[in-house]
Amino acid sequence: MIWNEAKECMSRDEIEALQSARLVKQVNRVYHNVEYYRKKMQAAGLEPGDIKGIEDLDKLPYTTYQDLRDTYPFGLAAAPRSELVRVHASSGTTGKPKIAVYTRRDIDIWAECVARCLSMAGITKDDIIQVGYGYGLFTGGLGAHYGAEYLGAMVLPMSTGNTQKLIDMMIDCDVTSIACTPSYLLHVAEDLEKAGLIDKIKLKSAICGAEPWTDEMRDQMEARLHIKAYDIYGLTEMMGPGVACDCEYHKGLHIWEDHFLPEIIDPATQKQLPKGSDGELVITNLTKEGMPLIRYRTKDLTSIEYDTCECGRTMARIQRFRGRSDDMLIIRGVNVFPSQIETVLISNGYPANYLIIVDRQKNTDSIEVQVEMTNEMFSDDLNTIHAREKKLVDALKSMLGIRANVHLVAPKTIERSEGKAKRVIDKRNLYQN
Ligand code: DLL
Repeated sequence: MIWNEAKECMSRDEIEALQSARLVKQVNRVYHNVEYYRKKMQAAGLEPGDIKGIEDLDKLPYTTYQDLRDTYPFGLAAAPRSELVRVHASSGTTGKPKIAVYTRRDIDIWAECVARCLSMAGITKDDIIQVGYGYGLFTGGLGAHYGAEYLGAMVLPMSTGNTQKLIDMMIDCDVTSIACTPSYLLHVAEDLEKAGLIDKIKLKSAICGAEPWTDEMRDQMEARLHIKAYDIYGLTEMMGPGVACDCEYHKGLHIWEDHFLPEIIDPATQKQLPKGSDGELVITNLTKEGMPLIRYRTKDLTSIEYDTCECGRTMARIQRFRGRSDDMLIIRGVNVFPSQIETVLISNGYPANYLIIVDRQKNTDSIEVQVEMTNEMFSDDLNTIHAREKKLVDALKSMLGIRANVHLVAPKTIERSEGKAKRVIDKRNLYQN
């Protein structure tokens, strides 16, 4: 279903003309309103007038996560404080989160983008949708919520953490759609099967994202729950969920090019690559006012197709993600950087000899951190070791927001590597190559 044909099916010429006009406006906005961007552009020898359209995009410097850290929390805000109405955040590499701020108009545009995604999944104002993404600083809950309301659907703001209640209300309220992480939906499917309740649900569709997932996972959830499942992509820095979503043909995720200008770069040379190439996705916010980012390096590896989709939409399609160009892990929908774990270990007096093992069993991610004790702290008293492990579990929970199991091991038992240390073993194989 095409919800807003005028916007979703513009000709390529119309899209590019709109992007050019919006890019020029956005560059002027950040140059005049954000000192950090002004200095960055000046250092690159650029004046706003040098950017005349999208053909000049590659003259502009990139924005990276480091820029967000340098300006934390509000140094990249491009609107006065009195116009900012919302803050969201996601994990950064060490303690400080990545922050995004929004004006009222940003919130409206975000809701519209999510509404377009939901309508791609066939959702209308007659649907009843459960939002099972976390509400709070994470963009998933409120992002999906506002989008569903914008569309006129009825929303049950479930958030995360109570599967039994989610299932009860799914049945009692005749819920027809659900928005949550794909791994969580498979977990819900399992509980429904165990309780013999599959026949009692009225679910037709699911909008899953916030973490990578495979076609096999889609096949499984569609077969087990008798639904159609759609993939939704987004990131806090750009907006939140709803940057892109796939249609019923599943030939990639349509990115809303009237608001986001995507490009693909080679992460090693940092050069823009020709259309169709594989590389790192870089996105420019074309309409965001609160904290618009110019050429933001997402670290997500993919390619983009520009031909018109079988569904009729002309908006470009981001292909399956092949991985990330950094070491970020997504565990139960939460972004985790190994460096955050290392920070906790070191600040608790442990050496940087550790191994992170990520696994998925029964659709639930688990993370175990094996940590070497120093000779001084080594003890064979189990009570002492358990007390130490518990302290680390608590410290990691407060840094990461999720529980990681900790296993203290004797000194010199974690294999040393001669080259780059291998700190992470991810047994899940979530990216398709
Ligand atoms: O995960 C926003 C979101 C919420 C998207 C709900 C979809 C649904 P962050 O926490 O900032 O934002 O994490 C962003 O998650 O750069 C990708 O690496 C990954 N990611 C998000 N959606 C997908 C997806 C939200 N559909 C980071 N497929 C991104 C693969 C995804 N990876």
